[in-house]
Amino acid sequence: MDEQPTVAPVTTYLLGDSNLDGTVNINDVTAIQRHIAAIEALSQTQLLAADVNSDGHVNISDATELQMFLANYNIPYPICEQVSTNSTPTQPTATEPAATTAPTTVAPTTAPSTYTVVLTNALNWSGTIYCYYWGSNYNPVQWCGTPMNYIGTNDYGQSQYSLTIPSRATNVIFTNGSVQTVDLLISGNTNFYTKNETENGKYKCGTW
Ligand SMILES: [Ca+2]
Ligand SMILES: [Ca+2]
Repeated sequence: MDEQPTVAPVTTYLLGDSNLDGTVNINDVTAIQRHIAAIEALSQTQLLAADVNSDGHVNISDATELQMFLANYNIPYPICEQVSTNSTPTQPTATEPAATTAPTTVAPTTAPSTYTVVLTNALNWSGTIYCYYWGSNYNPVQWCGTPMNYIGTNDYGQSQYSLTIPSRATNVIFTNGSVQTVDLLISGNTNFYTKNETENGKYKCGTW
């Protein structure tokens, strides 16, 4: 007969319920953001619930997926579904900034090879939105860049685009071929929005 392990502590949570209060809502996005900003670290179970895309890390991608889910986009992850797991060491050991140490020590042992950049097209630029990117260690792609993937609109009806780029790219410019942003620095997954503010005819961006 099957012998189950006699001691198998079972953890149950809803995927996305990063504050473990039994519902998935904007507070869970906030909990992830506070975790990323090292304001308030998530517990081990919270980290599992917060790892929306199940890649073993809790980062801005999970917050983005969760925000998109809350905005009724189709997300390829079973957010809100109950997950039961026994706490075996096979579970992802997500990155957690220790509460007492500054986030400067969050150097992952292996740097991620790609970043995801998201642009909220807040100025309603028409046509295809491109992301042009380069780094001191990465030759620029051909102007005007790589077409970004349309991912839907936000609560304000603004279109949003995403693109995965090599992490060796440290600078990006967004453009539709006729107008463009200023040079933007990135050091990880970053969400941008265009601002109605220019410098030498190029639009500035904020991040969210
Ligand atoms: Ca919650
Ligand atoms: Ca994740």
